[in-house]
Amino acid sequence: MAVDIQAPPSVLAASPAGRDSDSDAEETREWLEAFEDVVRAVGHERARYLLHKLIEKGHEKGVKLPFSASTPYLNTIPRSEQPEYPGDRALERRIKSLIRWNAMAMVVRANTLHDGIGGHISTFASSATLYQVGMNHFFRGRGEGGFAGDAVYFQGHGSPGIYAQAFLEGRLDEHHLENFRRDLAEGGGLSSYPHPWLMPEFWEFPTVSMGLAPISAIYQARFNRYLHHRGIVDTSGRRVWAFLGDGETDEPESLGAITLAARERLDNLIFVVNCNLQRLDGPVRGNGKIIQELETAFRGAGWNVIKVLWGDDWDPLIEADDRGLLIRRMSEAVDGEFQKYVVEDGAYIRQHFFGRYPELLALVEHLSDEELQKLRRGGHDPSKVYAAYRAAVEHEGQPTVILAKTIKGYGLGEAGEGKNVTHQQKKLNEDEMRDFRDRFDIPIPDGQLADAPFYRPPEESEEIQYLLERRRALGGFVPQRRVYTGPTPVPGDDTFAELYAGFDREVSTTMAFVRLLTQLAKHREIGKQIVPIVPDEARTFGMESMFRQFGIYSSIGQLYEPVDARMLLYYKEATDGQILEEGITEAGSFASFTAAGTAYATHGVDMIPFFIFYSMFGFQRVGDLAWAFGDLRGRGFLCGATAGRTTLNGEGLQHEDGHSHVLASVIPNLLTYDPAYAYELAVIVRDGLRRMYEEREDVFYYLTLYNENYEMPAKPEGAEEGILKGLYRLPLADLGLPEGAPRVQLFGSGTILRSALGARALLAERYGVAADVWSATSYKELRREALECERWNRLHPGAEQRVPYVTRVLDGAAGPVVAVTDYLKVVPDQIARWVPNDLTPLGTDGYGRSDTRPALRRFFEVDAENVALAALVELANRGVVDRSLPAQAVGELGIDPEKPNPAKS
Ligand SMILES: Cc1ncc(C[n+]2csc(CCOP(=O)(O)OP(=O)(O)O)c2C)c(N)n1
Ligand SMILES: [Mg+2]
Repeated sequence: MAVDIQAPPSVLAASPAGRDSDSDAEETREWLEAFEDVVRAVGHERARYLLHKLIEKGHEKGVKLPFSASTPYLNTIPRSEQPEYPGDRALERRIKSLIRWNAMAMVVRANTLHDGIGGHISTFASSATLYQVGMNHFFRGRGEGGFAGDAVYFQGHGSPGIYAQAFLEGRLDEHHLENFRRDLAEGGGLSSYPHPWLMPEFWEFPTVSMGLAPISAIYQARFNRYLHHRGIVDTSGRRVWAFLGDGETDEPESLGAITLAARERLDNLIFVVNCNLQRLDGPVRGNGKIIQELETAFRGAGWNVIKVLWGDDWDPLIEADDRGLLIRRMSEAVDGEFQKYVVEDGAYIRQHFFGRYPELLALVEHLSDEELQKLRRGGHDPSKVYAAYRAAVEHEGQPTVILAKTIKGYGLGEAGEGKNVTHQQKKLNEDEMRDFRDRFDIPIPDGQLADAPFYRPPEESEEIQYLLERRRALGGFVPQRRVYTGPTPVPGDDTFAELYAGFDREVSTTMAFVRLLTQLAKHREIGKQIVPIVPDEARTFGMESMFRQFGIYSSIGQLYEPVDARMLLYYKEATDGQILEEGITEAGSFASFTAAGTAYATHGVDMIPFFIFYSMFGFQRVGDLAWAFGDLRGRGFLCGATAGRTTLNGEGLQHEDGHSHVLASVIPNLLTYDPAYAYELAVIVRDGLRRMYEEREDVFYYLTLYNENYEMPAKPEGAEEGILKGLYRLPLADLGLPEGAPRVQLFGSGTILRSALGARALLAERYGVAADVWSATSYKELRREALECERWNRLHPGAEQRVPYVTRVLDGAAGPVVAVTDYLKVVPDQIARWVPNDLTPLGTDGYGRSDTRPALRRFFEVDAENVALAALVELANRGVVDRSLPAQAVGELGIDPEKPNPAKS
């Protein structure tokens, strides 16, 4: 079958060639002239109205109107509407050139001295003007109090340019630049990308994992509104700028939340997409037009879109183009061709771009080939970029995206400008350096070129003085990270008393958690700072009572009467609502968690987020955001509810989480806990608040919460230390076994602690075996502490050796250890090395199933019977009991030895 190959919609939408041909040119002309008269005589408002009416009439008459969310391939702001440029263009160009040079030199030097250290030249080369106009005229600094100004998300691999700016500002010196990408160098280095973890006084937002910046920026802008509406911080003057790559927009996170930004009318948010038409390997849309495609997506989502495509030297050509042929040619050329025009000379451009229509050749007759080659793209023209930024900051009621057309590797010439390999370019030879120097007039003599020296003009030079004055006028340097140092005091006993006391009925840890969260949110002092976040799952977790009590945040309140208005716990939306009910977006919810958990640095206020999600759809789904949160030094509680592979019984393979504790274990500053009892939860949350908000530690928490109801005892005296360190022995009633009875140690976590308790009863009743039962609240904490001891011992072989907590606490505990969990066996295995009498893990390796809890626990071999059997086998292995005992127990306990292995089936 023949395949009809067509141009993609991103080309057709803007291409007159793709529309009906003109059957009556005379009539067309009359209509157009009439329209032009209206524009001229009465203005845009009237012209828009008439068009609107025509379209309405078309629909009424059943005329099928062509749909296009894109506009012609032209600047959105015509020259006639361009504001005056407020700065000293020539001086700004000199400053920008110096920044370009130092950014390039930083990468070249780093790679000359340390081959393979990496870095990027070509990205910043394409975005230098986009940043410079922002730095000189728009980005507002932190101000005197330290917490005002704009939040700017820089494209991560454009970092050399941002360092180069800071170098001219005098914030970084040559030594820093010399150590670009060498965090471990003496005196400190500059991190490869924006990492607050590595440069906590400089970088505010980690952005280099593509897609995280855009979604984070959207929710940051939304959180600014939330803080404002709730009367916590006046954020009315703060904007959020997010710079992203055009290739980056292919990440689902980049565009996935743009409708929220429009719905929330976030006119405090500006995206700037650096449309250099290239990504790492090659063109972003060789066969299409990324700018048109993005325009369609953003306009469709309700954004204000400003295209900055052509520099001012194109203006006279566009204005002289009465027949619309130039627009037509601009619209029909695909991005692959535009990329080609970058690497070819002016004669090629004349022949292939303008030469398509003879009239266009006439249009550029007066320009030399060299002039044609130099026709600038909009993103490299400060006046066009300024006009776009100005329009963006003045625009009301919608977020704005600026689509700026640039050249990747701009200024690198033969060394990579526009080439497919340019993203990876890290070295320039002497000739290439000379060309670069000449192009940007850098005062470096020939003899020094080979060393790629840094250059900063004297402090009193016009350049430095201008740049410093600009930053002073705008409120200080950008980026700059500041932190509020608190403390926010932890609530007293009252808040935790209910969970400490236990419950007189069976409840789940999730129910207990909701009680605690309610207490916290009601608290006189810190209540306002609590931010409950849920992705459309509040009812699953029994949180619906909070809707009415605390309200769901909505920037416009509630425009309707909720269907359950007559009920006590109705669905209440309010402008000062406290709960962030994000809908079904774990990534969006995480971005809100991020904005809240870093408010102490962004806004100078402690906000205390609790993000409660389906544990399976946590780390597995948005692990990269969790990693970035660690880098960001964010604070708050992640709560994986409906946890456990066998506790969430009916939901099956895709829902039952048996591994989030493994995934969470890899984030260095994340503390993870798997509590079994309400009082354990209270102890952990209380200590978390203390560590994060009183002691100001850069840690955050992951808690698993279960939905199985069972007895919740009172907190045993003195249990706190063990709960927090990760293991403590339960004070259980004596079962009356004789002194010398064989003994085992059983560890259990979360609901599965109850399998250990059940096994203890079985062992005592049926086999005369005694057991101590331990609640293992955190294997990660136990391992972390043990590794720390081990490391210290290795580095101090001559000193008295430290004993890990887990080893110490088990000292004197007789018999083998069986550890049972609703997670993978590797979770308890983490501490096996430090357990004195060996550890046998029982866990839920394998894919989940839908069934009842008892059936699942039997299937995964984590029920009381299987724990008892494992204990007997371990006793037999040590010769404490005869092997016939476990052999007989298999049948007695109803265990099928030939059942399939759950890890494989
Ligand atoms: C999630 C993720 N995947 C891959 C990368 C590796 N990477 C770094 S830059 C880049 C290309 C970026 O292209 P674009 O967004 O167009 O930016 P440009 O450099 O062209 O401005 C890639 C793939 C990354 N940083 N993050
Ligand atoms: Mg790109």
